[in-house]
Amino acid sequence: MNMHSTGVIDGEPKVRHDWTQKEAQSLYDLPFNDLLLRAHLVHRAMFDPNAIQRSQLLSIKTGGCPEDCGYCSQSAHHKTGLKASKLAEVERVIAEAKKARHAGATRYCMGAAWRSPKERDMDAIVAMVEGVKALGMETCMTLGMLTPHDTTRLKNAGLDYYNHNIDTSERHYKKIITTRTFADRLETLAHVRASGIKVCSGGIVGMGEEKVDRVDMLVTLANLPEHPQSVPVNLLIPVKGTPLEKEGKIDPLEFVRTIALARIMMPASDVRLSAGRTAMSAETQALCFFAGANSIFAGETLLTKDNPGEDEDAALFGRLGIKNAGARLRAP
Ligand code: SAM
Ligand code: DTB
Ligand code: SF4
Repeated sequence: MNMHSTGVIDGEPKVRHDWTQKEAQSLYDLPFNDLLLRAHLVHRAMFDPNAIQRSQLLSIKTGGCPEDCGYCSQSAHHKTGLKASKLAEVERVIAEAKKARHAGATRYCMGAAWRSPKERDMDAIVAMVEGVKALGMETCMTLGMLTPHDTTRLKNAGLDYYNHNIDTSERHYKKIITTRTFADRLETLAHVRASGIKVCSGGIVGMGEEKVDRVDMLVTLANLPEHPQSVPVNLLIPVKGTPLEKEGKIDPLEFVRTIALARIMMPASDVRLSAGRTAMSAETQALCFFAGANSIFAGETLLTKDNPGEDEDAALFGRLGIKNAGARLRAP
């Protein structure tokens, strides 16, 4: 992509997989207005800047997770007071998905607090994917680590996306999670990619990381063999009883810079302004949309934590002149 002095983009932004840490860092460190203009021009060249896609989450198996992710309300290692539940009934999941479709969500994301799915659960998981897909919605699952056998089953069931976040930089990862490695995460992503399921992978901002960690996380994602088709950027929701309960206080403009860099480095991907919107001002969210976020989670609950409800989002969209996006404008 060339940018003329008029700010007009000459041709489509290039999808690159050879980003260096240095050039990514120098983009991140640009004067705020320069960074935002660049990101917005990329955004405009690839998407309708006034349309936001909405995904809805459902926790299909809550709590009691054997992993020790320092941010998570669902880890059995932390005392968060969350009640653990069994895997949800297939019929209930489909009924909830129907409600979400009615409220305008186009993608249904089902999450389980597992290190990895057990063979005995796979029939129900497959039935959930098939049932939600039959409603005409895109399907997404996040179930922890997968083997090639699991990804083949999910692909055959019609799963569109698999969410598996790298969460932060490789350097910072060890300080947040000890029960699995950054390399484990990349391995599951490789299995998902190989199966033809679209990848949803991003991370969390505000976990006590440094700027360089936010940049490195995006360099890792952008230099994967294919860009994740969906990149969720979460603001840490500090959860009482977790090691990160005192974190999450980050300059909102640093969060906006992270969104902008994701947009520039992965121009064709959906960039989702994900967890943490209840703690964000309307102005910060508006800047995120200008910087290239083209998707949000809708509804009053994420997996276990609060999210602005439909009314609040409708009011925000009204103030910004934003409409709900249906299908994507372009495939990455
Ligand atoms: N167990 C699966 C896994 O970890 O892959 C799926 C569920 S997990 C809750 C999905 C993602 O939610 C995590 O990778 C993390 O990025 C995000 N997340 C979890 N707790 C969060 C919090 N308190 N604040 C922000 N994001 C969070
Ligand atoms: C993602 O990146 N964010 C979503 C989804 N993928 C699964 C989850 C956010 C969870 C926020 C904390 C909670 O609700 O427990
Ligand atoms: Fe378990 Fe996922 Fe929470 Fe980690 S983020 S503790 S793997 S539910």
